[in-house]
Amino acid sequence: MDAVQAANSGHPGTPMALAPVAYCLWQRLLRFNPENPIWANRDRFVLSAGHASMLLYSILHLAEVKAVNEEYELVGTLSVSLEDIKNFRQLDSKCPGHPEYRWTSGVETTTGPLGQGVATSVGMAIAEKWLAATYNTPNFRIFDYNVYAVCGDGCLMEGVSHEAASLAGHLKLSNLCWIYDNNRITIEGSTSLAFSEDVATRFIGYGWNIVRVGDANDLEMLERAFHTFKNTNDRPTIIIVDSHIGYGSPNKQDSHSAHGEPLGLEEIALTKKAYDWNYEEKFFVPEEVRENFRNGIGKRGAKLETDWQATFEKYKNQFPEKAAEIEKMQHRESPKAWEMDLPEFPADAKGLAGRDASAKVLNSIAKNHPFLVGGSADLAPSTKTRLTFDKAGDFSAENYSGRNFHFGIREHAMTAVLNGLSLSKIRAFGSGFLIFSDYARPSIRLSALMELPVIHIFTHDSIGVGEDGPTHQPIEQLASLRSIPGLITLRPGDANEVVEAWRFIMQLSHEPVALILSRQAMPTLDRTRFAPATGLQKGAYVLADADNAQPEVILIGSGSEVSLCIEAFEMLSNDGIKTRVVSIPSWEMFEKQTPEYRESVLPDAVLARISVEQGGVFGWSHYVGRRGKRIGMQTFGASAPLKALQRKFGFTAESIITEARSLLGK
Ligand SMILES: Cc1ncc(C[n+]2csc(CCOP(=O)(O)OP(=O)(O)O)c2C)c(N)n1
Repeated sequence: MDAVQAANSGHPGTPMALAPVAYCLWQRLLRFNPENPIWANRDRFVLSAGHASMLLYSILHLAEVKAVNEEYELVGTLSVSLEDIKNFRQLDSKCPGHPEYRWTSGVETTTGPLGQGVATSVGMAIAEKWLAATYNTPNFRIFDYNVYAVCGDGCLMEGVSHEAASLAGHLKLSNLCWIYDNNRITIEGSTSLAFSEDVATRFIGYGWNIVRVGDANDLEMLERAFHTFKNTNDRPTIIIVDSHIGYGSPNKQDSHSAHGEPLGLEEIALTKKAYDWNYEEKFFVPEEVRENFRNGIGKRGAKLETDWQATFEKYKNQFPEKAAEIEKMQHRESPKAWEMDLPEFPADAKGLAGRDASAKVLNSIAKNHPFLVGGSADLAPSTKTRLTFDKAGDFSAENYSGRNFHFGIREHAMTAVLNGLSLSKIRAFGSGFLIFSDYARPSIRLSALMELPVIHIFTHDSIGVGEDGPTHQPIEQLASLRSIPGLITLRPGDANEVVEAWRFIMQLSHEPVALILSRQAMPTLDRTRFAPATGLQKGAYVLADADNAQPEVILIGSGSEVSLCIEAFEMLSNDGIKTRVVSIPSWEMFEKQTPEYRESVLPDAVLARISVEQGGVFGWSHYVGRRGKRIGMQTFGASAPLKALQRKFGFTAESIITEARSLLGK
């Protein structure tokens, strides 16, 4: 109450209502050592109702959770100090408006966009099942943790919670417990305005276990509910907790004004009185409270981890390789062997589709990288992301060690699950059609915000999709992915650039990538004639150039349009026009290069520049300048064979040449 009041913004009502729930779970059940909030076998606590962040900050403070730095080292200080709480929502406070992963230790995932937390918790639960099935042995339970997620009406209304709950039920994730804060209030007022489904029936339909707690203040009933969850071994559990938003506030309890605004000084005084809280001082934590937490989660958590560490030492002796993998994984490192079998593709005019080249590369890596896993939203036969080597297996309720995941037609939940896997330190990829990245965008954005090395694979990358028509032809998707800060968008132009793309991706530990692949074949370029594909590592490189001369015109292409630029290059060069081709698989990576390198690729002096990309033209002016030309899409596409579409929309060597000549006045 005091923090929200001091910030003059925030959400007091739900933290007040759910304090007993958090207290009961943390003090009596949670397998968590405040001294080491990154212990691999800790229970996860996700606050999906991220606006109620003060609930999480309070519990992190009271449990005296310690801070961890970027090198995964414990630094000894509190993760959330009282000063941070006093500075709730202020610059540099560890208590930002909504909980942020990698900013505040103990925050397991960034939440705030409703529904994301619960969907991500499904990924965390899948991760635990996979880790347990992969690394536990008959005598060693190295992984056996649970995942708890607190959600409100908002999370349950959002579509992604439906997708995720359906998947969790199907996969029988018995390690997953959602705690639904049934307070019947959202921002506009009563939930009766817009939400009347029977939540219990809905979750019965998904195959979940339903537990009810009629009073959020009844610690014994809450504890029994948590034990019911722990004793349920064949499905996930939702605990429906009836609560009162703004509990204890004489004038604001049960009203939407307690949801998202400070109570006001007078009301805070009245509420403290109602709680029998007789301390005058604001932000006051009595010493008994600290002692209570030290004797609860503090002692229990420390013992749990100490015992686990002893077990892990024995495991290490008996299974040194597995233990080493677990340790590498915890530091987001890849096993050394991953690049052992990377293929190289011979020049071939007919070429290979990006997705087919990627299938070969991905499989060559994954068979040497035991914790690289992933799947597709029902499109693996099209995206070609299936791991086909011996023993890769399929992840299912009957086989939690499988490495091929079937997310069903649920792009949004898939992507949130990928975030959950990555938060659990598993290297994860997911795949779908580029057009449907729109269905996954909120979770892609969070992977970037959280700096998670998730691999988002998108095939069918342009009007190259052809006959499926404009509903399936991405136009603005490339530009929109490129506009997400921290996300690296990579659109390789031939099979060897695909190899280089994967080489680049596998070295990342904190950046997500959108790997954009073609459905149609791209010629495999002759690298004895053109520059090596390793140029991709710099984001853009000179692929073909005029002999010993400053070019008159520069053709800049990505993906399947690189080979079109090469075709135009051959014709223009034959006509004596000094031409350069720049392949630019990644704008973001190119922008990170030195000004000198960028100038060497795109010299300021050459104004005649043409970009060629089978996508929207938005953003290309940055590279072609005011005098340049952009060959791209200005409208939606159309349903027709690819060749007809390329003629209609100007993706031919001839139209590139016409534009080049017009720019040069030749
Ligand atoms: C995707 C998304 N849409 C809208 C919002 C804005 N928002 C924040 S809280 C909230 C109401 C949530 O109600 P409920 O989950 O019942 O939380 P409570 O009122 O119990 O705190 C809304 C609409 C948001 N954070 N995320």
